[in-house]
Amino acid sequence: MRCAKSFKRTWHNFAPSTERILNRLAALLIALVALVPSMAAAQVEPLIVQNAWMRKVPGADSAAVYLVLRNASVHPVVVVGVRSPAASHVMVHETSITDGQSRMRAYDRLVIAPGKSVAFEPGGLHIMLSGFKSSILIGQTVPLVLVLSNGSTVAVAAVVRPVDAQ
Ligand SMILES: [Cu+2]
Repeated sequence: MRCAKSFKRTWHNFAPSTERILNRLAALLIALVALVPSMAAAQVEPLIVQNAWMRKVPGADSAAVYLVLRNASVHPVVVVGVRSPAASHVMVHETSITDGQSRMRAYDRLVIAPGKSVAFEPGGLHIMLSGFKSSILIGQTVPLVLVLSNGSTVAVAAVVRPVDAQ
């Protein structure tokens, strides 16, 4: 009897503050839910892909993709790989002219400084695709995935343009 009485009193004493705690938890939850979309956006899109296109050379089993990568974050973004379901080999290359000869250098890592853009354009950086798994048509889009050093990926859709496109 004494136990039941003391329990009742204890519960009665706690009841108002339990309600206050629940109110605070609810407010905290609402604040967290409001934060989640901005946190998700900051993590998913540190790198913005602009103007991605692929130059189709008739009869060739390789092609170059050009685009602009903009690092919208406050940290360096490092591209450590590129893959595509459309081609068996995908690499980041840079064309340079040495002693009148055009050479291509492969990049294992491409660092994009915070707030900076890197342009992949004819005569310079490009993503080289080779070993196409099916024929590529002008006007279609070729999907690629950039792999970043933090393990996240960025999707790219490159529009196929004719060989004389600039
Ligand atoms: Cu190349």
